[in-house]
Amino acid sequence: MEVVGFRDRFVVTVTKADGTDYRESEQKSPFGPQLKGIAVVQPDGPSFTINGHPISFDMRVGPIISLASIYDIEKQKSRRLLYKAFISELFVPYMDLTEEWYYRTYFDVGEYGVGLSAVSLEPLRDCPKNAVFMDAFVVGQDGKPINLTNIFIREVRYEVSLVVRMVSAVGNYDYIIDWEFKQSGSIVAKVGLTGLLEVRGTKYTHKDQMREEVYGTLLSENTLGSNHDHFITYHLDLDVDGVANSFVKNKLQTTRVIGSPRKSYWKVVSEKAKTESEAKTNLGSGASELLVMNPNKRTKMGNNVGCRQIPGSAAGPLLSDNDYAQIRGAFTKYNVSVTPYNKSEQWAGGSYADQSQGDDTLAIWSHRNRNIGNKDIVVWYTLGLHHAPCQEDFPLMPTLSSWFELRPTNFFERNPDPRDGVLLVCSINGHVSTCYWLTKRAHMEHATAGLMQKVANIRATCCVLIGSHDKVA
Ligand SMILES: [Cu+2]
Repeated sequence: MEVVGFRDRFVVTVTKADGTDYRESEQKSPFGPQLKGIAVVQPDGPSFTINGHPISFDMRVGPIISLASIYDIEKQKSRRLLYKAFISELFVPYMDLTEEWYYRTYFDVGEYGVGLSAVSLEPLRDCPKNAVFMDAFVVGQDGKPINLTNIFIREVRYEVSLVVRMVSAVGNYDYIIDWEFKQSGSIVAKVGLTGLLEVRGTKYTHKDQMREEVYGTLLSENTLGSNHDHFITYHLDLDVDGVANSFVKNKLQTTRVIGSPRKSYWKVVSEKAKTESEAKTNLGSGASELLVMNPNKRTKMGNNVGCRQIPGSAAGPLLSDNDYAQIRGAFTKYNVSVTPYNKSEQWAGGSYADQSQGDDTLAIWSHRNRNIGNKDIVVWYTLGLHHAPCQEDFPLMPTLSSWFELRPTNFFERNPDPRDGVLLVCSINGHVSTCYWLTKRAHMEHATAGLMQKVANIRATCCVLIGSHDKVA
């Protein structure tokens, strides 16, 4: 490599050291007294056991959740909810147009590797004492394996859910990636943002001095925090009670009535998306409920078996379509896209994100407008956060979280009782995990026998049981 040029555009005052120290030992909270310690105690030990390596890890995306199924006690069989899910891309465009910053439009998954940036979790700090820590391996630049210790945890909370957590430090940002399995059968995907803001030097020491666009907030003397976005695009290969599924938008429609004491009511109008273009959705734009349903399976009441997607905060890109950053990140234009399963379509930002010109992204594939009705479909869900920094974000950023939930809907015949529930996770060949939910209403031994038969049938190498009942594995 050779330095072919050097340009020193201007000199910026060196940031004052006062109040800018990132080290924990230098942090002083402005609020209240120090908190006392807290401990999670399980005197009889954890309610789960682990054999082998039930969660899969990937250098590019980090944790991969596979074959999440619910064991239906009444039907005596496991019913699939999710075939495979992971964060496909994480697009972080900055809104700073200065010469040194305009190109900062990061693809944290494709360019950096969220798995590659995983950091070791500290017991009693990043998770409770009863969590189980697992290692991961990545390939070093010399081709040799590197062992990353304490990358995954499994954690039991008071409401008894199972959390698969990984923390990835991508450059200046830390992303806390959680997959939470609830006893109700719901899966909650959550991402927490913390770490350090990307800041730049400035001559300004007070807001009143600024007469030009500075693309952000003055956080400290001579320190600007630039406005930017975080778009986290999930690849959700849902198989709701079978491979063939359809995507449905439920709209709540106000209906006027005459000849009734009431003047209006609302009703649910369901629209089944037949093609990719019909499925594209921006949250908050009419469709109040998004559903992946199995058109071939119905409950005894005749409702189609489904899985609802309950959104958390929703945001979309504000850049113009012809902005080069947005051409590369065009897959963030819709909060939800649906494609027919295609083995080669895994990476929303393109296979080679760092060289991408935007011609191999989800936005391009979905232009083909393929048929998605009653097919093996993949839902692409983009969580968006606009981030205009504030002084509390500096020097260390308090965690900012967003999430969405995949909730079984008309999946069961009645409300499953979470108090008596148990959750079973098992893996096949150390790569994929299956999550089962059981209730106490039927005989546990019977359920366990049926379940273990099922586990044996799929040649599971590992089982984990969590909850209020006896261990299975
Ligand atoms: Cu941010």
